[in-house]
Amino acid sequence: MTQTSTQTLQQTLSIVKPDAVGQNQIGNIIEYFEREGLSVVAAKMVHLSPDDAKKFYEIHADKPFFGELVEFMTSGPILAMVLEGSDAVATNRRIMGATDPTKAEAGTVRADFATSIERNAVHGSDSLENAKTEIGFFFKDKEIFPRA
Ligand code: IDP
Ligand code: MG
Repeated sequence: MTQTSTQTLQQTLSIVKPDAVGQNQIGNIIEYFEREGLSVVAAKMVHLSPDDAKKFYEIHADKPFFGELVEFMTSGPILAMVLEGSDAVATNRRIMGATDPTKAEAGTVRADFATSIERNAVHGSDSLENAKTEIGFFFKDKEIFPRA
């Protein structure tokens, strides 16, 4: 991919959460990413254990919604993916929309698939540093197939 001084090729972690997997929306959601230029370069379905989910969301451990979040994220399988593309971390967050679907812009994944602030269809890394950690949580290097 051609890089300019303002756009950098990145990888980020995306998760299709149990609500959206259960609603049979995996393919529809991946289309939102692909049509904006992000590529799936790794993917696996996982059913997180409570310990896995607590570790993944440990930065939220002191939040009042932490227990329910862990319960939700372990309620069924998820699809974990590595998305690659120009400014992938920010691009993915833009495509996802705001955490609260009532505040998400029209046409975003959360506006179209989330049913509440908790059951909001997708996860996306919020920084390049966290993307690296979160990708490592799910994938070995040899399970990732960069396009670039
Ligand atoms: P993000 O997923 O948009 O980055 P975070 O603030 O990192 O949002 O929260 C992580 C996840 O925790 C959210 O995606 C959502 O599933 C859940 N969550 C966030 N805020 C609330 C809340 O106020 N009530 C219930 N669940 C919440
Ligand atoms: Mg977050």
